[in-house]
Amino acid sequence: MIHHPNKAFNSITVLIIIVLLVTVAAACGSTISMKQPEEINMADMSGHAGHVQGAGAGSPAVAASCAEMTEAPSNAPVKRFELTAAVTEIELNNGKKVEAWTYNGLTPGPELRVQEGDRVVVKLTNRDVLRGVTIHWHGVVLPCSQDGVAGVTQDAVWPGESFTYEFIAKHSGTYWYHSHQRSSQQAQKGLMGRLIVEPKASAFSYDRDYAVTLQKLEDRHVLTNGRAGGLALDAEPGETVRLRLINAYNRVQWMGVAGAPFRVVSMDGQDLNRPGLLEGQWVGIGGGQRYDLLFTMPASGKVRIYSKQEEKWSVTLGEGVEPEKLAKDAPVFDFTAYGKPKDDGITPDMNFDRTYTLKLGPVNINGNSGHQVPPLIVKEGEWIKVRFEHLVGGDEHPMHLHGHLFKILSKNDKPLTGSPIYADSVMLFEGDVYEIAFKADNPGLWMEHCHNLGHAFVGMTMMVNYEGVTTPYRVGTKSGNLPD
Ligand SMILES: [Cu+2]
Repeated sequence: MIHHPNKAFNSITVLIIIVLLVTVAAACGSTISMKQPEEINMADMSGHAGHVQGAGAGSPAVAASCAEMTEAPSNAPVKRFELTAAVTEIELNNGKKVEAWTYNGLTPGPELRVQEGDRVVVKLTNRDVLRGVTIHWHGVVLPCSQDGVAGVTQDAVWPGESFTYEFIAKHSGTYWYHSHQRSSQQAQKGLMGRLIVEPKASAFSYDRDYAVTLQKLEDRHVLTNGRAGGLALDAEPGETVRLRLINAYNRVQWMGVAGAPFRVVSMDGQDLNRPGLLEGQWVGIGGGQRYDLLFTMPASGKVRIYSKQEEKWSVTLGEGVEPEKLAKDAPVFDFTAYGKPKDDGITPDMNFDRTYTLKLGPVNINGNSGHQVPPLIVKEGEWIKVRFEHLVGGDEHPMHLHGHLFKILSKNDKPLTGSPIYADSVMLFEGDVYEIAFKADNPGLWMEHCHNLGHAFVGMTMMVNYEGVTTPYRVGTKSGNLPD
């Protein structure tokens, strides 16, 4: 991590700003979220003072409603699940009792495992979460109506109601799901879980496949797959383990692997090309991001994976001698020069139909907040480049795009030299500039926001809207749809 002399000051300043904003929001009545208007149409952003960025290239597409964009019928194998959201008193393994908001009485909710190509059908029922719930399938490329964003792709599901999601799991990988109604509050209260899409044919071979959620329930209880004090998993010497790490917390976690060399084989669920062996490096996983690690169990029998900042986020595999921990100042993993290149024709200097620059403030985008940020307008078939700049100071921002995978083109204007990196998020620390590219091939209305959900709550969120796409749903205090 780069240390800036003014970093501590900036972090404190940002914290104070957030605390003030949240306090003001709370004082304004707890049913009213920060800066949320009475009613807003996220498709045309009517009711806000901004204007759309970019001139419309050519005539607008034929109007189509997000609500009608569903998965086409197919012969894909169907995997069905039912998830019931409820207010639940849970008892942690350390004896502490917590009022959590759960799916099926659990937090994280049940791990959903499907195969690449499956048709996933999930019936969500809200038993008694008064302010409504949804499920957003974080990182999954799916039709607009299934994205689970309250007020954009559906209405929040109120107590006693149900909503059934249906989508094809096109891309294998490590994903997660969480409520996108009042997401900053609801994910932290427990409304989230893992979604693992197993590959038809894996690029890597392994004997064990584990997925692990790093969570801070109610911002207090440090839990690893719901367990306080860390998680212990079985693995025998000589076995190869794929460990899928999901950071469901808002802040970056620097994860160390003690006891074995390892590879980062996947980021945000997307496999890397020929990743090399690493040892003694901290791997920074931003809020909402997923990293899959692959390692072979040593003869000494034990591997420990743990967070530098919060060692209670810990996974041990196997039994044996406790491995030596990483030095706190060990180098950090750099994905910009890791693995081998593979030509996919997507380069920083290719021809883009539209290029946008998003300057990230401490908790805003281009100086605006939430619905005041003009949406990025795209048209189906176009290639889009987005340049993120995090130059004014503050916490790291894991910027997440719904409905698409993008390619990370460059960091600080230097093109990546290793494996292509496809992702649904890119994390920027103070001083960072990244360029990403995506093809506008999934018509809809898609959020683009910081996955530090505290930042999203105070306005670090915006839309990527396809020309001509409409929605019957509304965000605001009138509908009660407040996605954050
Ligand atoms: Cu942020």
